[in-house]
Amino acid sequence: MGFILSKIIEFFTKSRNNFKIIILGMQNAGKTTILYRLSLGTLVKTTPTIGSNVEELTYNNVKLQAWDLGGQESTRSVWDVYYMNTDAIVYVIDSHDDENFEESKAQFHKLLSHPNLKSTLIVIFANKQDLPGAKTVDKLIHDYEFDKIQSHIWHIQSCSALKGEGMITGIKWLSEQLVFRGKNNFPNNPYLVNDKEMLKPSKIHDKKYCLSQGLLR
Ligand code: G3D
Repeated sequence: MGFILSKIIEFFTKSRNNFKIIILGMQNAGKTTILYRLSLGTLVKTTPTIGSNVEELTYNNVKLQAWDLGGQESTRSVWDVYYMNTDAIVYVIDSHDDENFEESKAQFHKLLSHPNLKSTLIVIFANKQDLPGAKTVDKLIHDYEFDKIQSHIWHIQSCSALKGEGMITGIKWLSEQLVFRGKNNFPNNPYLVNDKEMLKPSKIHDKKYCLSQGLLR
């Protein structure tokens, strides 16, 4: 009896270290390059993703099962098949691409209202910062209206998958936040966090870029 009870207690108090993330964004934004940069630590030659690529990323003992979903219009229509049990979204933006900006913005905001993504954390990768004329993080926050998001905790990270810069910092923020939630038994729901100290911005990101309803003051 004592053994069973201790197992039940262990089950409920053990912090999670296994999470599901989905990598979304327009075609050509750099999703697959980022996935393989993070999993293999190297640059790979990509081809357009038909369906999905999945890799397990490990960061500081945190395992992230990362799904890279194709960004073509036909593939986007089936993204929601993958949404169930998602802990975090990595949304990749081609910071240099003006042509697809409106579509990318609309797609991003659509994600926020999906019932299966209500409680996910969001990391936005402002990719292709190596290209001259790439929009800065501040410009993207303004243009995408990230600063108006009230429903999700988010973080924006400038990066260049080509140069291998910035992604680890974004993943570090994500894994810290995921473990923090898991440890405190508040699986997946920012609204259940009742201690506003709990999700304070860490040293590695700026308060300005991380908002959540009533949590970061
Ligand atoms: P996707 O998975 O979002 O569709 P990919 O995008 O990862 O396949 O990348 C699309 C193209 O963008 C690839 O070029 C890739 O090398 C390039 N790319 C990815 N990240 C960066 C970056 O940070 N900077 C620059 N300059 N290019 C990047 P090709 O030429 O193979 O189509």
